[in-house]
Amino acid sequence: MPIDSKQPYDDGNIFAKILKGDLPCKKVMENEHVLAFHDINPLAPVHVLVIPKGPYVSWDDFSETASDVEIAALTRAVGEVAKMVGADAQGYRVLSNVGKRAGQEVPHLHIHIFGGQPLGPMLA
Ligand code: IU
Repeated sequence: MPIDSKQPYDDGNIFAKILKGDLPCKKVMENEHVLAFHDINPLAPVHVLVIPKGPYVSWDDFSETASDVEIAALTRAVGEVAKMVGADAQGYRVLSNVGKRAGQEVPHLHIHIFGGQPLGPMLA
């Protein structure tokens, strides 16, 4: 069920549980500010999610209220992870769904990295 990106942060959401170590994930990388892991239901040969460790619902509140350090860390991690999983060699897509109409399902900001195949038109 898609979520409202303006809702308050719920620290019982599934990615918060992964961050707390209450649920497992297939980790790609982790540092002080960021965790990256393989999507549980991959839509491409490479499908990794990169999330901030801070309590942000979506790109909306993250871009407004995160510190410059957190924003830099997430941005750098996306490029780093794309290289780590080999997606940079042939091109990849970076995407974040924000709110109901975009189909955001998990109310903790996540950046999708897709790769490993031709990715087709932007909104297909
Ligand atoms: P969305 O942008 O909110 O629609 O994407 C949520 C993604 O989180 C989606 O690709 C799911 O397969 C993925 N995911 C996951 O990796 N692990 C989980 O436990 C759950 C969802 I729930």
